Amino acid sequence: MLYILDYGAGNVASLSNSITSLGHAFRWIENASDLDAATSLIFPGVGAFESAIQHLSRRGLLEPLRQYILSGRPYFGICIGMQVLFQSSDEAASPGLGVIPCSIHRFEDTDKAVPHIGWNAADLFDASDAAYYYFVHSYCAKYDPDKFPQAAEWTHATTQYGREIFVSMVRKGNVFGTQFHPEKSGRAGLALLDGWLRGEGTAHPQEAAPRIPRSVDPKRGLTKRIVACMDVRANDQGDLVVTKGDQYDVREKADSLATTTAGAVRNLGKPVALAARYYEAGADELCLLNITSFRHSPLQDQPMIAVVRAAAERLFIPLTIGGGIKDTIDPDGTSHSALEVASAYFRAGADKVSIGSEAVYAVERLRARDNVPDGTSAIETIAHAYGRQAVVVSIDPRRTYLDKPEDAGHRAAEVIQGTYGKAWWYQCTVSGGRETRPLSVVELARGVELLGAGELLVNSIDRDGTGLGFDLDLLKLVKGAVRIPVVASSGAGSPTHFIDAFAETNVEAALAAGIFHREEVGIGEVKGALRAVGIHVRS
Ligand code: 1PR
Repeated sequence: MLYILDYGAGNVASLSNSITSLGHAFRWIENASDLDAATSLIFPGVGAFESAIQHLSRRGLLEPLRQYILSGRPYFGICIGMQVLFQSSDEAASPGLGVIPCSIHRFEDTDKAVPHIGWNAADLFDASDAAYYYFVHSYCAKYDPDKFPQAAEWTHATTQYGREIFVSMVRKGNVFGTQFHPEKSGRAGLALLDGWLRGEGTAHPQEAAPRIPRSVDPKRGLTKRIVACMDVRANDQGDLVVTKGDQYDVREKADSLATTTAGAVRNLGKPVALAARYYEAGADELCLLNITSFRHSPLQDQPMIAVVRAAAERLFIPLTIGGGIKDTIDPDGTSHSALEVASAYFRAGADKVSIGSEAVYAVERLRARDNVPDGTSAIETIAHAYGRQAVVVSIDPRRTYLDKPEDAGHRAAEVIQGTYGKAWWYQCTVSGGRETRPLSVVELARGVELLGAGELLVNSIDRDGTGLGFDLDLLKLVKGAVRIPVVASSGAGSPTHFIDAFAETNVEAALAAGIFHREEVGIGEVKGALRAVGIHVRS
């Protein structure tokens, strides 16, 4: 009987959905005796090494798990489930299971953004071509046979990120592990999972194949991600629809062709059907933003949770959910912490949550405390429980024009001098752009990085829905201010705009909504254009 060990952090729904979709049955590990009954085991770890080990200890599972592995029965560890096989991690005071006699270290962030988020190739030593899988982690087993010869013996595949090569798959005897998430890696991931479930992953000979250390190749490594975004809200009939506005105004204009719909919420389709279309079209990631959730409690908003659940049942790529991730009080007075709200989305199948307005307030409070974090913000509590890679901050800046550049005062370094004599800085907004706050985009970006955000989604109210291209000045400013990955958003109108964003600002991902919803440009077309100019994307 196949068992899954869930330690309560992150999205295990996607793994259980993938296994079910492949036609296999499984049970959850409830207690140590289930480990005796298990004939094969998957441990999908998400989040942090320390919390995984602590959780196993608290439930009395640590030693039974080690015994399970030593018994020779098949074990498949995913992400942290692979890392806990190692002796220790820079991330944690507690030791790991010690099955693999070396350590996990943090990526260097001097040459690249950390966490390592996105699709990258896993090179098998015995295969000519590599498959692409979805990674999300800040720590790894470095592949350096001279320094860590014991890890080399376990290494089944390696992956390059920046100047570093790390172990992305381990395999020896009954033990198999992937640093990436097969359940989030589309067809390639499902095929790998299926192979293991059919017993292929257990048949590897004990002796390892000869390992040839590879040198760093500048053309390899992390691919640039194309993200399809769906802004979701209830229309006037109460149905959840994907909508898309111009500069955040999502209602049909009075001069629209169908004058009967003037003033109605623009309806571009059903969220799950559109999401499925983008999955088939090769999107690297999907984003669902509940754009009016600041008005009410998202936990009461069961349709949105149902949308996430339905999407996660059919789509095996990363899913980010945003809107209303904050402490809330239901109309009946019941309060929910931001962590509870995020947990509900993770349980439904989200991989990351995106925090908008609440991030602005958190940085305002942080600055009032002289930039000393106190652990109470939504960013901190969610990052602590689920890992920083699960926390995206969605920034909604607007240009604030200046009569004279000197008026910017202490923000002089953030002022952009436009070509027609205009100068501006980027000011943050909350509640879907309805309210402007006295915080600049750079202050917000640095503040949320300090609080523990793992990625920034940089929108632009000025460019949203215009098709004029991404705001490259804005992206350069934000990219230069932080070390975490940045997703460009707002304004994409053609494949060239994606080329500009990647070539000129070095962002890690680019997101679009309108052009994809209206089928003006396809995801394949964007990727083809990027590939044609030598920008590395997943096929
Ligand atoms: O503040 O935590 O509740 O989060 C609310 C979330 O909803 C934020 O991420 C905010 O960006 C988003 N949001 C709120 N109101 C709107 C609106 O449009 N009225 N959508 C809105 C913002 C930005 C992107 C959009 C890109 C690409 N939309 O989602 O898809 O701009 O568009 P394009 O390619 O068509 O130009 P909270």
